[in-house]
Amino acid sequence: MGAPTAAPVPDDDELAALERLCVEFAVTAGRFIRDERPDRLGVAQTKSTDTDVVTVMDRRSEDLLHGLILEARPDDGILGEEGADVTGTSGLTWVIDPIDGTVNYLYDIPAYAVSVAVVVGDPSREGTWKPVAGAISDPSLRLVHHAREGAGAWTRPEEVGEAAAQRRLAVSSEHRLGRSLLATGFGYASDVRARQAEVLTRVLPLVRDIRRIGSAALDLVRVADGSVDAYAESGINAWDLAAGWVIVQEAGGVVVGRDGGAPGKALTVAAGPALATQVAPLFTTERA
Ligand code: LIP
Repeated sequence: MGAPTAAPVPDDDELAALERLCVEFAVTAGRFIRDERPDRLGVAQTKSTDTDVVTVMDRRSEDLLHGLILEARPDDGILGEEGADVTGTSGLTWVIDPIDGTVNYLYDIPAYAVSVAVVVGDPSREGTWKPVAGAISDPSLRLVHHAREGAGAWTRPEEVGEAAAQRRLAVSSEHRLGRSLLATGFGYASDVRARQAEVLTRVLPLVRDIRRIGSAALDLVRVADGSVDAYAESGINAWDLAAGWVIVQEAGGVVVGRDGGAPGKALTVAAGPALATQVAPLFTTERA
């Protein structure tokens, strides 16, 4: 499984350097959104619907990441949730979500993340790209999760000095659907939510239970560390998915879309291989 790629994957030395930069940038932006969060944080703008909100910190975090990437990697491309769209010449693109779980952040619920990944191929065209390195910072827990292709997935405290406290991630070995704890999420448009609720009505009796954490990046980290058995959602974007995809894959899981294809807006499922093939068909609807 996995997407055909355009540019060659860099060698492991370059991948290791890219992974370190992903960690550094995700932690820097994570600290910024945690420590500089205004007490009276409001909605600066709405996007696809009235409930699809942007705060001033989403923009400031993306500007911070944009500047850090351009300075360190001027030839790479950038694709960001809040509009960053730089075409590079290196064949590599940084895919960034400055605050994943923005609604949680707005309500000061400690479940939001910064997601930073490097991909080969074109992240604006589903099925033509894949991540090769990535990091997700969880500022509330002061943790950072990261991976690069072929080198495993890891979690460690955000404090550099504590790097030794690094822990290797592995997806859960649960293969029975009825015993599986499943994370999922819902879109911002009410008609989409109505369809997702129909799917959930069908799925809920078939699994152990559902968790709605509110951040695809944190859901994917939980699949990678086995604290949920699977994640499935329709409607997420490349920036919600990119870093978590390589982290799950390097933790021994699979990340797929409809009919075993590449993950994307129609469907993203992440789990151990045995469970993924059982979960994906449940979330595949004609109208998705
Ligand atoms: C969020 C995703 C989440 C989804 C939300 C939203 P955002 O991203 O991480 O999985 O259920 O609807 O899309 O908007 O906070 O970056």
